[in-house]
Amino acid sequence: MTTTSTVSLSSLRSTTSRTGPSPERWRVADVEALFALPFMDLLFRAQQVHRAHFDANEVQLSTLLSIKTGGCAEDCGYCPQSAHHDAGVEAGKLMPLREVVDAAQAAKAQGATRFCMGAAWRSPKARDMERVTDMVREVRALGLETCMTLGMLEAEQARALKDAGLDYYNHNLDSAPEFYGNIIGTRTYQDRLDTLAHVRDAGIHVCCGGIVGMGESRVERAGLIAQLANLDPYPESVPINNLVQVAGTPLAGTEPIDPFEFVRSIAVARIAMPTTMVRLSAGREQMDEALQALCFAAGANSIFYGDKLLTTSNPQAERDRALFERLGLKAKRLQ
Ligand code: SAM
Ligand code: DTB
Ligand code: SF4
Repeated sequence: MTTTSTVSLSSLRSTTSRTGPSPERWRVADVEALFALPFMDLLFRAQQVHRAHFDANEVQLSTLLSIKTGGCAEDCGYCPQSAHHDAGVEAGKLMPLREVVDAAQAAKAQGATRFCMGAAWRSPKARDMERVTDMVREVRALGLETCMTLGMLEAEQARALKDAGLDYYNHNLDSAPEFYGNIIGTRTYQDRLDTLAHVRDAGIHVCCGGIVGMGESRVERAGLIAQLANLDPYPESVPINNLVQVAGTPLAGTEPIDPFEFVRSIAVARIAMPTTMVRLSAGREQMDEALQALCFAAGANSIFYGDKLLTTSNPQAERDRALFERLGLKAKRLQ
C-alpha cells in the first residue's frame, strides 16, 4: 500500500462494501483526512475503489425534465425556482402527460437510460399524485428507468410512486447539517431525512447528494459526504452538484470552489460510497473538458445528459458525445 507524507492510506478505514446490520459509521474526521490527501494519492485511491466495482470507462446518462417550473414556496438560497427570489423564472403549471412522454422518447433516442422528472414543489399535493404516477407508468413503458424529484414525500405518497413503478427518487441533503441553516429556512434537515426514510421504506432506490461551492468550508463538505455515507444503506446514486450561480438568487456572487477541490469532492464521495453511482451533476456547462475528465478519473460515473438541467443549461448532447469519443468513454446501455 502506498503511503503519503501526510497520512498513511492504510490508517484510513476500510472502504469495502459494508455488510451486516450495524455498519461502521464514517466520522467527519475520516472524510476530512481523505480530502487532505495529496491530490494524486486521492485520485489513485478513488480509481482503485472505482475499478473494484465498475467498468471505469462506462458512464450512465440521465436526462432531466422540469415537469413543473418555478413559483416554489421554499426559500433554497441557490435555487432560481424559489418564489422568494427574483431570478426571472416564470412559474408554470404541471406539464401535460403527452409532453412528458414526448420528452422521454427524445431522451431515449439520444441515448439516455434514465429519465428524471423534477417539480418545483415543497411536496406534491394529493391532486398531483394521480398525474405524476401516470407519468411514471408511461415513461417506464418506454423502457427507461424512471426518477422523480418532487420535494418532501409522505410514506403513502412514496408507496404510490413505487406502485406506479418509480425506480429512483431524488431528494438531496444539499449540505452538512451545520451549514444547512445558511441556505434553507423553510424545511429542516430532519424533514429531508424523513422523506429519504419513506422513499427507502417504499422500496424505491435513493438518489441523494448535495451542492458544493455554496461558500461552505472543507469540513462542511466532509460533513455532507459523511452524512450521505452513513445513511443505511447509503444512496444508490449520489449527485454532486457544483453551484450554478443564477443572478437574483442569494448565492449569486459566491466565491466559486477551486476546481481541484471539486474533483476531490467527487473522489471522496467515490471512496466513501464504493458501489454508488456518483453523478457529476449541475455545473458541467461551466467546466472545461479537462476538468470533466478529471472528475471521471476521480470516480464519477454518471452525468445529466441533454442541453438543459431544470432551468439552467447543460452541455449539448453532441458535445458530450464528442467528449466521450475523445476519452474512450462509453455510455451505459439499457439492460
Ligand atoms: N423541489 C424539489 C426539492 O428541492 O426537493 C426538487 C427539485 S430541486 C431543483 C432538486 C435539487 O437541485 C436541489 O436539491 C439542489 O440540490 C439542486 N439545485 C437546485 N438549484 C441548483 C443550482 N443553482 N445549482 C446546483 N444545484 C441546484
Ligand atoms: C440534482 O441533484 N441536480 C439536478 C437534479 N438533482 C434534479 C438539478 C440541478 C438543477 C440546477 C439548476 C437548474 O437548472 O434549475
Ligand atoms: Fe423549491 Fe426545490 Fe428549488 Fe428548493 S430546490 S426552491 S424546494 S424547487
